[in-house]
Amino acid sequence: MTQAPLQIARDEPVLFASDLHLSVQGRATVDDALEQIARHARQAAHLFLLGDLFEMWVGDDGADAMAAGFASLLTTVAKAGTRVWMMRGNRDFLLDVPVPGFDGGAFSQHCGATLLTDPFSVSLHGEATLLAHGDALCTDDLVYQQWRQTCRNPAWQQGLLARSLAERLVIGRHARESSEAGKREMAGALMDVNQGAVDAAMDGAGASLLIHGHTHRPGLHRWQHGAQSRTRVVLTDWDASADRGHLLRWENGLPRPIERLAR
Ligand SMILES: [Mn+2]
Repeated sequence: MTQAPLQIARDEPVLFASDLHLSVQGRATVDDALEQIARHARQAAHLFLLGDLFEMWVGDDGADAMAAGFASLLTTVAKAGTRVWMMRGNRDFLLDVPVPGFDGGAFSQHCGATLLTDPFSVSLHGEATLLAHGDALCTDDLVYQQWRQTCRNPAWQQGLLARSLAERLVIGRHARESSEAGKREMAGALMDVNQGAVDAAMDGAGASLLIHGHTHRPGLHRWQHGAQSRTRVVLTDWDASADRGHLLRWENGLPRPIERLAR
């Protein structure tokens, strides 16, 4: 890990979200996410966005007006004193990856945010905690893991980013359609995390708490691993049309989901 360990004191409330899947097609979800962040971020010392912020990200040069609006809100939040952190997901694995010939700067900088490695260790209110998007833990899905290795390969990424933005948008849309088709056909269990992979990741980080998204199976799981009691918190995905999506607040060492306002 290249980043210094982050210590978050017990009196510092934290907000988590992942899998917002922001897109121009899902305007209601964008509005909902912006509203919740605007309303709650001020009371939080940290805001963690754990991947799949965007439905599709074909390079930082492809940031559209919707992405710019999101960045502008996060900048306001950061300027008001909340530290903003973001992680790449499987949809936005090209976030902050330098695009040849583009000098517009990394997207996280436009958000006043810091990009995290996946996974990332923090001390959260005194508990050794591992933050992750979650896709790397779904090790039963061998086809996906192979794709993950490919698309995280720097040489492969540079090859893709050397193509024009228009070309990458076409490729991205095509990939998205085939991935949606694949998901429908796949057995449900393959889409969840593998318990062995979870325990191995937590062993490696010395963590007793894991917070991730990706699986779209929000919940809180507790189990015993040897002498250690462990917790895994899964963040919800966001879809305003299905009334889904909320920030998770961590306060005094405990999770407290923030209810969505009825619309
Ligand atoms: Mn994901």
